[in-house]
Amino acid sequence: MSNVEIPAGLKELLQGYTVEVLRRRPHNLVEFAVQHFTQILENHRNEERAKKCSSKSAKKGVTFETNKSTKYDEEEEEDTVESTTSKCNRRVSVCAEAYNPDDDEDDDAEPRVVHPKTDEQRHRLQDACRDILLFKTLEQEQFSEVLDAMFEVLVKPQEHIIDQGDDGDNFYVIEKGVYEIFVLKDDVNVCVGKYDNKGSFGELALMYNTPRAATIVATEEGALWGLDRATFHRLIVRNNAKKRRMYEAFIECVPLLKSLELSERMKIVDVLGARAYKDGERIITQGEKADCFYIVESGEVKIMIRSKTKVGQQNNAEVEVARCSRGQYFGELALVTNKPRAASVYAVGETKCLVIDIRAFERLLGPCMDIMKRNISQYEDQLVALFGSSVDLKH
Ligand code: 1OR
Ligand code: 1OR
Repeated sequence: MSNVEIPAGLKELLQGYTVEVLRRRPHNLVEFAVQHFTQILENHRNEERAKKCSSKSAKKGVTFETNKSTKYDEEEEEDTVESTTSKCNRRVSVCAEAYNPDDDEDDDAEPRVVHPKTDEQRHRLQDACRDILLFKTLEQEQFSEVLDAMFEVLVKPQEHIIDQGDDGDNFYVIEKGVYEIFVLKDDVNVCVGKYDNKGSFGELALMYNTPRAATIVATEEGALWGLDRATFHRLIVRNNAKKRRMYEAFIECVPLLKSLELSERMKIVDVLGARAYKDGERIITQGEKADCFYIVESGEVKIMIRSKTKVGQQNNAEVEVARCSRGQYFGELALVTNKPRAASVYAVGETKCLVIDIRAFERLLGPCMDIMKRNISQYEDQLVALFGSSVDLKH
């Protein structure tokens, strides 16, 4: 061993890892090592990219907000130009504000935004945020910071919360009210959907540093909770970098998503939430209104159908018609047909699912629609075989 040369940097790498282990005391040393060294690798790549980015900016004569990036942002960087449409003091989009996964120094340097709230306000806020998918993968501490930073916004009928083309200032969670979504098509504002007393909007411009992609108008009096851009960036965008690392490999293996580009798959990861279910827990209830799409991350689910009963008869028992395991999806049928859920879905054992909300489903899964429709026509064949004509998937 006396002649073995120790590669430059090895000692520092191992020391760095040891210090982090002692500081953070992870349960799983191997998993922590993977994360730690992946992070170092990513930081190196980011530095390289940052150099490229700043030399590009010098060439184009634009000012870059930040020069930190990951590989997924390259596309947007290329496309982003200085905006000429910014209003008043709103910020101007110049370059894709990139992910800055674990830059602790930056994090500490930024002041925490706190909007004091009464207990009653905090309760309402917590209720409104309970099902917000973007918050579902946050650590408890980050989630509390988000809640601290949110501020109440009361809205009047016909008020424009967001105008397409503007720069993004806040992200909004709906407490109450109906909000219509308009998108410009051939110079005409077309209503493409609405939020009905729940959900959230305004994440895209903040995540990708793009102009607002739609106009959001309140149709009645309502209440929203806003989250400022800087806090959104520091907590949600930062968490997305972690999500991308966590789910990249898994999402690559989901057969349904194979036809998408990598950047499209990563956009799905950015907006998905993760939910864990106990054995036997009901995930979807037949007949209910649908607002989510699911991919099984681990464990298994069973699909149960209760056939229609004739008037005066007892409820028919549920019959198991299918199972889905890791990588398979469910909950698409009601979103595609715009009908109530055609079946109930239960966890078999401890199960984790990735959840995508209906708007993101419509926005991002269009290219997978043919595959889903083909599979839906197979459900219909099975349905007739199992129940004759007593169940109608399309209601
Ligand atoms: P934002 O920051 O771009 C407008 O500001 C928000 O409207 C946007 O984030 C989303 O949160 C929300 N396409 C783009 N944005 C949408 C859409 C949408 N729906 C809601 N938002 N489409 C409609 C999908 C049903 C696609 C239209 C072609
Ligand atoms: P959803 O949104 O209607 C229930 O919510 C989900 O169960 C449904 O979407 C599908 O994703 C999933 N018939 C109806 N729904 C099914 C079926 C199914 N299988 C899975 N789902 N059949 C089984 C076909 C193998 C036909 C029933 C006989």
